[in-house]
Amino acid sequence: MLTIHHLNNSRSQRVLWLLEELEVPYEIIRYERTRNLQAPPELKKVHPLGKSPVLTEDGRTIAETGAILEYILSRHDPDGRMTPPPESDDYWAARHFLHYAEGSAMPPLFLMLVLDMIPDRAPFFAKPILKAAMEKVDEMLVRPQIALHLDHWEASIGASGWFAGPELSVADIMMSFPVETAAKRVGYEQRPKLRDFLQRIHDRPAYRRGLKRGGPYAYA
Ligand SMILES: N[C@@H](CCC(=O)N[C@@H](CS)C(=O)NCC(=O)O)C(=O)O
Repeated sequence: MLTIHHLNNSRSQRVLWLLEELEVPYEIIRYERTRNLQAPPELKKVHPLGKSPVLTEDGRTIAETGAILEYILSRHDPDGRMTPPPESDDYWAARHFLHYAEGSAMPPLFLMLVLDMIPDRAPFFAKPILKAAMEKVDEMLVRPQIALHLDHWEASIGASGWFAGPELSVADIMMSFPVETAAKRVGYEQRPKLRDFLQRIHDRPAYRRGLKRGGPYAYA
């Protein structure tokens, strides 16, 4: 049986969504975040990094969302329903987003979260100085980078409303996590295609089924 090692309120939600779209049977082993939001130590018994998602099937263990999605497509999507036609422009756009979502889109969003947390965790006398310093770094370095990425996303969503081609593909599933994260931390006032994208993915029955099985999710 295909098993997803699922951390509550996490990126792992994307994997459940893909499995629901493809109607592949799977089981979930749940892990709850600790008080400091880390994964619990049991997850290190499944994979040495101890991060979620992890997929196990037939004695094989795969970590890293992009690799997991590729594995699912290769083993469980024989008709290629979630991938644009091989070698088409849409196919290469989908591959771009499959790598880009975690490789380039998430790091500045994560940095923004860390900068936010630093003053809160500092001794009280250092808080005002750290807050001012972090705000400066955020303004000079992080926000312009995030704006650059958000512009790329808004421009990449085609007339179809999807990231790679006329229909929902693995690119949309992979991009959903950065798009959800930026919606919370930055917002899409000036970005109607991204607002619409979020609404449409939240309305999909398979997305909702994944959410029901995965448990509460801060983003939907
Ligand atoms: N790039 C990895 C990131 C994995 C990752 O950091 N997962 C988070 C969940 S959103 C996690 O396990 N955090 C808990 C921890 O780092 O202890 C992927 O996409 O699988």
